[in-house]
Amino acid sequence: MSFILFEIRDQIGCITLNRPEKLNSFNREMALLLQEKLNDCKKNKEIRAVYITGSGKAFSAGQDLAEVVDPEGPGMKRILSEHYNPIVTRIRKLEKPVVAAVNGVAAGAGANIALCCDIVVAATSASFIQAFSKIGLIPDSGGTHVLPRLIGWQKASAIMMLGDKIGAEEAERLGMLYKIFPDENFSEEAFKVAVQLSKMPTRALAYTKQALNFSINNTFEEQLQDEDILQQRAAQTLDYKEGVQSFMEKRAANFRGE
Ligand code: LHQ
Repeated sequence: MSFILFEIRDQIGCITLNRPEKLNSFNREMALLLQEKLNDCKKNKEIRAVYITGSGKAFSAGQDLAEVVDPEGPGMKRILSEHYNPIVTRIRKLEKPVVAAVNGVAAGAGANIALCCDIVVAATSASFIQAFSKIGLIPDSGGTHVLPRLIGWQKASAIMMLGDKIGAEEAERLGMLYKIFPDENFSEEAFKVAVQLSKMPTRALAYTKQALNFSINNTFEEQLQDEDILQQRAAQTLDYKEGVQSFMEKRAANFRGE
């Protein structure tokens, strides 16, 4: 069985982290496979949204610590530069919306991969742990960039330093994620979010994502300029034409992602 399961369903690239007996912790093979599947999602025009979840009871427990102590293992430098940094960069740069469906515990790099996705939803029993400090490391996979921007400097600082387990309800209250759904029907409800995205004007969503990426470092004036450029591009899409036309004709829009 592959460490990453992949299928295309309803125009959605569905990625499942699949090492359930090790709580979907990342070894090199799984990290490289995830990059490969993200590349496939980028290239395949049929795919209009991406859905990432975990198999079994966890989303991901982060780095496989057995690999870290393995003398034959890739070593710290390569783990960051060849595993996690390319994964989170691909997610942020992917011109399609990415949903993280956090079905259970998300720890270490597993938590920060989830948090860099465009929409994070979680099961009621899921949790997030910035587990790094517990083993003498600093949060990686973009966590020190993303978390303070999601929930503010103070909360991020405490959560990253103390390494406390943050339950899904608290995570939602803090602004770490969009919505929680009950465990019983979590995967159905989470998948509906991806289905909704897959029927939307894909290019406009891509430009929205780019604008949000730019907003992190831009001044207000720079952001207005970027909005201007991206809005001109959105206005050239067939989906924009369809959106306005369908409104005028009082019918549902049929967006095609073009
Ligand atoms: C695991 C793991 C795991 C291997 C559970 N590895 N087996 C970047 C740069 C380079 C180096 C290091 O890392 C990084 C990025 C990072 O991600 S650092 C953070 C790494 N992750 C952690 O420190 C989390 C470690 N795991 C835990 O604290 C717990 O397992 C959590 C709180 C996630 C879940 O607890 P439980 O629900 O009680 O499950 P468990 O601990 O009983 O785990 C079940 C099995 O999964 C068990 O195996 P076993 O053979 O005994 O049944 C664990 O050993 C294995 N497992 N996490 N990261």
